[in-house]
Amino acid sequence: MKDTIKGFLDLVKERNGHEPEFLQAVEEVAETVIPYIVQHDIYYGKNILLRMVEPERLISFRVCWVDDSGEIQVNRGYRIQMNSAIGPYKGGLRFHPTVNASILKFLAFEQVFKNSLTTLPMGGGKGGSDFDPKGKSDNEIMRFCHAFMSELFRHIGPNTDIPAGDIGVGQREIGFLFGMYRKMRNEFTGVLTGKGMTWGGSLIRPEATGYGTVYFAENMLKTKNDNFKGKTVVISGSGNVAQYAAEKSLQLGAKVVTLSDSSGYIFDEDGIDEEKLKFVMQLKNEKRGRISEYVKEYPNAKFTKGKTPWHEICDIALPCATQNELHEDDANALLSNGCICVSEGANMPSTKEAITAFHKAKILFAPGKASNAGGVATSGLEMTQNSLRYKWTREEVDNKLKDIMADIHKSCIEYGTEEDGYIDYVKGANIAGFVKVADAMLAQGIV
Ligand code: NDP
Ligand code: 2IT
Repeated sequence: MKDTIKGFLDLVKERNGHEPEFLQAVEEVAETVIPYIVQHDIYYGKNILLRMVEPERLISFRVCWVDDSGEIQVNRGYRIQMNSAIGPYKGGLRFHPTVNASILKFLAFEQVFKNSLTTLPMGGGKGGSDFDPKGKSDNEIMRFCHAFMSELFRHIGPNTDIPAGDIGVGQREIGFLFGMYRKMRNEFTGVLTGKGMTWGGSLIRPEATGYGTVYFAENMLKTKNDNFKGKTVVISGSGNVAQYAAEKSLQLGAKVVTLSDSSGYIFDEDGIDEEKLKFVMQLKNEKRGRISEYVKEYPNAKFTKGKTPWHEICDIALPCATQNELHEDDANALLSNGCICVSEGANMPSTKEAITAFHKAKILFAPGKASNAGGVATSGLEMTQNSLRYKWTREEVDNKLKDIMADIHKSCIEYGTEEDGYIDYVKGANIAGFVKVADAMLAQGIV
């Protein structure tokens, strides 16, 4: 089996050797899915995984815009249309200086499995730009978004490819992107999700990824007759996913002690309560400030520059910032401090070595493609409401989100339960996600 997996990975490496994040994502899937393929004749010998690692289409384009000082800026835009066997391409847009083809291909590849797990008919895609929104004025953000959409519009559509937000793309950016799409197409359609509430957005979509990550952790804890009440929670990031993971943890009776950004993390021994979280939301979403400013407002808290929060004592860890932000030594620190549950809000935040440490210790560990799927699932619910030209209540959407997270958890149990009863959520999510897409690909022939 090892040779079969190695043979496959060597081939993928030969073609994509300069894309480390993409190779990392493929390796994790190959190690769990290839043994399953070998045991199941219907999938064996059909090069299904080889077809799945090749994007159906990779679009790269120039984005020119003028900054506030009159300088012409040139950025690179991308859309990766990875797999549309079970539905139109669906996935976020990331604006961050680190964006390149490797990062977007890993995200698009993960998205295929994640979207399959949601139970909704959505294929996988991802896009974005190396544009850095930090320090840009609202007008610069608008001009960039308009320039970006003036090319992207010809490649997307409500039945073709439906982008949404990700790092650096929130409701403000979705607004500017939607405005230009509507103008260029002369159509008001559900072509983007994460829209504002007065122009087609779904209630609960802003909260969905963070809430879903916590709902998934709740499902995991339930297998041990446990819950969030009285637990200490460590969270990384302070953006969309982190904020709502914190909010839901508080609502379930936990104490949240950390948040972070790329400059460092804050630790608040007294707990980040609802009032303090409101301050963080204003600081990050309206003032676009840095998390270090928290300690000026709450001097009991401490800011540690350049570090991540994983060495603080906790019961539950929710990595909600970015890929490869939790390493082997961090995993070991979490384990020796008594952490019992890790639910990934970000995409691929734990390195391969960190995941191995969690599995060895047999704690509850959920990979992002299962635990953060609530965001895209609620995007799917936004698409449904747009098609129906209808709007569900907050409660209706939240209940559907809870049901979807419970269904994903069930799928992980079905495909990931080991002989000793330990649930390998990585294996479960990869195989469950694979089966649905593979069945659709087989039914549709070699295309
Ligand atoms: P935001 O842009 O709202 O927030 C990102 C947060 O992560 C910020 O606090 C940011 O800090 C921090 N961050 C970004 N890059 C780094 C880095 N290199 N090192 C340390 N911290 C970093 O993005 P989201 O909250 O939407 O996304 C967070 C994660 O969740 C990403 O992995 C994303 O792919 C994933 N995700 C998002 C979904 C969504 O619906 N939005 C759905 C599913 C997954 P700083 O301000 O310093 O950059
Ligand atoms: O990684 C993700 O799942 C997202 N950024 C959300 C994608 C979406 O289409 O809502």
